[in-house]
Amino acid sequence: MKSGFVSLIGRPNVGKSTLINAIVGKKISIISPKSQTTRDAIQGVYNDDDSQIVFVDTPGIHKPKTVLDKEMDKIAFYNARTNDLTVLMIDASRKFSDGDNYILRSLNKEVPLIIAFNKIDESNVLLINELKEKYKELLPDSPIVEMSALEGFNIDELIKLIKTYLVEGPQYYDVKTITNKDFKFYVEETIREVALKLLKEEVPHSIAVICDEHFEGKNIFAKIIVEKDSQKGIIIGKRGQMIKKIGIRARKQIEEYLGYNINLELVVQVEKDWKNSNKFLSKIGYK
Ligand SMILES: Nc1nc2c(ncn2[C@@H]2O[C@H](COP(=O)(O)OP(=O)(O)OP(=O)(O)O)[C@@H](O)[C@H]2O)c(=O)[nH]1
Ligand SMILES: [Mg+2]
Repeated sequence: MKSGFVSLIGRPNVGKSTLINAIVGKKISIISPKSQTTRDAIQGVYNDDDSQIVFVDTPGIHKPKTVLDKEMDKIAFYNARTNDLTVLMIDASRKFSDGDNYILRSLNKEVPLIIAFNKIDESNVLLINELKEKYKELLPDSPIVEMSALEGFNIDELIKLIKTYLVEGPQYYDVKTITNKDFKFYVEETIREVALKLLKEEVPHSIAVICDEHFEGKNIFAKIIVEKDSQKGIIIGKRGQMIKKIGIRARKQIEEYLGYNINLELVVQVEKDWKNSNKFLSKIGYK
């Protein structure tokens, strides 16, 4: 069979996680309209009659401001360097800018690269042609696929093209496995996704979620970590309304996933400036 690891690389918010979920057919990576949603490399496994493709969703590459940002970029660049193929995802509803240049300058030229123009449902012919000219000039050897991860348009074309690059290889995962991430990760990310949806700018970016690994049966306990005292109040909300809302929404999603009811207990804890704390970051799996 043909097999390989394919990195999904790009700026924040271009639709990498939307694409990996669409390919796998299940929500394995959280999505939000806010940038820097994904903070880790998340594998999603695609199988068909004669191939297995392990897609790797990565954090959106951006100019780092914190130690966490640096770690996130590192994860993306490491994958782009070491996997068999890179799918560089572009938001085709936006003009080319400095952020795109930053990624192109940093990408390894040894690894073959396919360009995916995503969000074409939101774009127009003029803009798409302008971007095409730009990328043909900068990456003349890379084919371009126009697609919409949200509408499921041309995902099959992308996979067909990826398969032309793959060579004979082992089956890395059994066919029932769809991701390398476990239930603990799923719970933490689901809570963070709900927070990203319910809270305004800045605050959700300051959140980390740590789920107690030793939860038993139906009782799940998780800590929402924030950077500042003032954020703790915002997450708890007036008379505890906000944390209650986050808890209910997250619990419902987790119950849907599991197929049975659970208890979800949330607490909020301040870990001052955790995004720059090497000690804390290593505790939650970075560095
Ligand atoms: N119109 C349109 N919106 C899309 C498409 N794909 C993704 N989106 C939207 O774009 C936003 C960002 O999607 P994500 O999948 O979270 O983007 P990402 O690249 O994983 O972002 P980071 O994790 O921050 O790097 C969400 O609101 C998606 O619904 C698409 O093909 N068309
Ligand atoms: Mg993402």
